Amino acid sequence: MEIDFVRSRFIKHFDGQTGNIYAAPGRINLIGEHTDYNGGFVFPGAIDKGIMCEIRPNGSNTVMAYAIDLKDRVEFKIDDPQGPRASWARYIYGIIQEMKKLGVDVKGFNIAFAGDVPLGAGMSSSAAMESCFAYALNDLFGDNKVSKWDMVLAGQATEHNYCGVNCGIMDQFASIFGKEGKLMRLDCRSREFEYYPFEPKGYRLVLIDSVVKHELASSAYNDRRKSCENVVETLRKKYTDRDIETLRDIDWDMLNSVKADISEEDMKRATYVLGEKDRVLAVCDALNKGDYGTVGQKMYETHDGLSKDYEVSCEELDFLVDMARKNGVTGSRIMGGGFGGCTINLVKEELYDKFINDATSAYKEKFGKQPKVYDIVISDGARKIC
Ligand code: GAF
Repeated sequence: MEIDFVRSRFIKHFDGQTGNIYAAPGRINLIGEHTDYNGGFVFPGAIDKGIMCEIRPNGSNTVMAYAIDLKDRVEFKIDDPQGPRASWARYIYGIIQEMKKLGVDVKGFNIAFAGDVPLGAGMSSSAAMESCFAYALNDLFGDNKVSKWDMVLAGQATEHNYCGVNCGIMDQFASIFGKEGKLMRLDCRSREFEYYPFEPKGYRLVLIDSVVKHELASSAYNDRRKSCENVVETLRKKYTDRDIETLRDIDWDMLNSVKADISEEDMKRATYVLGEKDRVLAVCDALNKGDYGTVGQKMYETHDGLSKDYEVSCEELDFLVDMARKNGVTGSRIMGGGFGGCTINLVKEELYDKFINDATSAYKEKFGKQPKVYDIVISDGARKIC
């Protein structure tokens, strides 16, 4: 994204002065979907698409915010108990409140921001916004005293408390901790993580965006999380001597032992989560050996689980994964929360052009929409630009 673009709009929409510029990225996730809020493992990386903001304290207690891409302007008092209604401004308001809880003395400011993470494509434009704003407020008003992990949690709390999405920590983690050329294997319970160099020789990682966006994605996401919690609740009652915090703490025997006590739907959700827990570990092992065949096979298995048991896929995404299978692509699956968005594909260099041509033209013919293709560049996390 162009710094000059954001700067020119900031100057035009405010008082002609410049401020500081910050950026934070969206993310991909190789494997480990819907495992973060179940205390499991995820395998994300930051990408070269994100959010950039220019911001300058204005000496008042009012925030004047301009969303460049939407050409929308909002003004609100920092201590307004309700905050703004515009969904994009909720992220700014939420981050202010959460950073204040962490001791940052946020004062009024002018802010303009723009982004190149496609919205609703499963690359987490919302976490990019939260991380960008948290990073900026920490720098401008907090002497950078808030730790990276606390900024991750402030982003997550913003989703929970101001945007109605009970998400896990994967997206904000990737956006804050991302490193060029590295994926990260994160244990969402202990928060321990390691950087994994990801340069699969002879392969490319590519996203195909179905351009499908589902209106009710947030409530359906929250329903999935609730199902997992229902199962944990039932298991806790049965295994009173065990410490069961999330689905991470149970095994297949335990799950099967409560099959009669939980709904069929909740059983399917938990079946997916337990399978995914095993798959992430298998992928780590395979990556260590350079065995991309196994990595790809696990990606397909994840897709099947997300489609049939977790039920977060849709006809369009299943079609794109089928096209990958037909073209001999090594691995393919829906990426992110689901209900629309992208597939992530691990494809051999020599198959790349034919796969992209076949998949996009067949998709257009069947659904009458042009899918978008994004080659992935694994990049750095949130940062100050100038
Ligand atoms: C969304 C959420 F924000 C993440 O926390 C994660 O649960 C993901 O869906 C699914 O893996 O991106």
